[in-house]
Amino acid sequence: MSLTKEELQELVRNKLGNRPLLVVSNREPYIHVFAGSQVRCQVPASGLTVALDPVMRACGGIWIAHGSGNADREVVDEKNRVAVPPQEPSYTLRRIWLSKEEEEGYYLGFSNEALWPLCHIAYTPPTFDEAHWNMYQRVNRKFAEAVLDETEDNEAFVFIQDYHLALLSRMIKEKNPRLVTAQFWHIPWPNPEAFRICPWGREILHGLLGNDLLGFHIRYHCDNFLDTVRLLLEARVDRERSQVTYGGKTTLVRPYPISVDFHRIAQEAARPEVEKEMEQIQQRWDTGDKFVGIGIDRLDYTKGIPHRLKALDKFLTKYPEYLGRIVFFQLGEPSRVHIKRYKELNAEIEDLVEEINWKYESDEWKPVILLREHLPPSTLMAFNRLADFCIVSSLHDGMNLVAKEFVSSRIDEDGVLILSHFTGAARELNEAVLINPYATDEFAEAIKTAIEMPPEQRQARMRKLRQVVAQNNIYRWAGDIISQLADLKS
Ligand code: GDG
Repeated sequence: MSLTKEELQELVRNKLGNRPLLVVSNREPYIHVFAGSQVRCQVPASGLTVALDPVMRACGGIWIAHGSGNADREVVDEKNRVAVPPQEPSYTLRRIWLSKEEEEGYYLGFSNEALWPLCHIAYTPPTFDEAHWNMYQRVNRKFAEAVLDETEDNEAFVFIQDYHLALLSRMIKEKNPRLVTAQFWHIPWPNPEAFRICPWGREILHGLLGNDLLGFHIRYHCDNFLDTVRLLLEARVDRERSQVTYGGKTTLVRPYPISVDFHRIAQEAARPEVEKEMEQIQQRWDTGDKFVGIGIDRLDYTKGIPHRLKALDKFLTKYPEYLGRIVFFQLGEPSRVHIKRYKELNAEIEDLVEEINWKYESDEWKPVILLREHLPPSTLMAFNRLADFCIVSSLHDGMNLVAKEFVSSRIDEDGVLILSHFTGAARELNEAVLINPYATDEFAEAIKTAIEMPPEQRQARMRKLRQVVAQNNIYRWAGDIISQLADLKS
């Protein structure tokens, strides 16, 4: 059953009463940065914050996160708090400051060089470094202190986000047992054989089982988690009830497929500014009479960007009748650029784009346009609306919100989504053209299928996709988790 923003607000009021809700994540939903002498507020490219901001706008409360913008300190009060969003403040952001050393060890090091590749099967091996692990524990403690400072010894619901904070729930509950905690793991959970290589795997499981509720996007990740606990800990794992009892405490493990604010995206996509941007894009890149394909990603090696470029290359070789008739835009924000693997990825993407363009371009046409920068949401929307097809080719992805944003933007009920089987989203969006990003020939055929799909079929499929996303929207995701959390305490 779908849920509106107003219904979620009501549900939160009924279920939580006057017990406060705290969200804790590494990434903040709003970043303040200097633009000359002015302070500008930016929305980061992160699925997690994009998904949770509408929830907090609806519920109010406190969001604790790392203050990462160079002007973040300029706008906070003496408790490091600022009201957000800036145009219509509806909740409080409390910022935590990290030293460079802490950021390196906890964020770049343990979170993104160990846990991220450990949990994604994308054939990038994790690096485990004891100094990073020590820093990870220290920063988790720092977040714990901020939560305890906000909640004192009162009852509260704490909703913890993601793999940066695996130790948090146990740390805060040891000090304040009246806290009820849920944690959502936004990335896949691998099978036990893959997970057991982590030297501190048991400590991570011990930390996560401090939660009352643990959520993953899909049932498959829940099952992998239960199997991992069974392999590594002395715990009672109940597959039927999907719960673990460990050290006398029970943790429920449940799937909650995350989503987007379907109606807000659909409304914004219809704004005249977006339509104006669509025209500007068409003029600037001369796409009027051409097929337009798009890929929008945080530039990450799990997103299969080189794989899609290779498929596009294959498509152009196999079907030369499309030379001069198709433009593919690869858009996206560089991410984690201080990590070597990400530098390599950026170089690889650049080389591939250069190679493809060199091979096929003419004086007045280039097949691939790479825009590697942070683009405003209205521009992304304009591209979403213009595209004949959108490619999401992740090698492994918890959910993938880009796919759901594309579908939500298509108020014209047109456009084809080409989607990797290895995303959580593929479980729901089965009217997409599903692909294996490693199978280059099949992938190239899928591009042809998308381009040549008859309009009635495109419309029928997009209609069904839109029904799915409208139904399973972000408010339903939040409502399901908060209801479950509150029921544990009632
Ligand atoms: C993790 C999981 C899960 C991209 N470039 C720009 C920009 N974006 C936005 C997209 C989208 C978001 O970034 C990326 O979301 P994803 O879901 O694709 O991926 P992750 O960041 O890896 O998120 C993922 C998600 O958590 C939620 O649970 O779905 O599986 O890996 O919203 O539109 N946004 C702006 N400028 C850009 O240039 N403004």
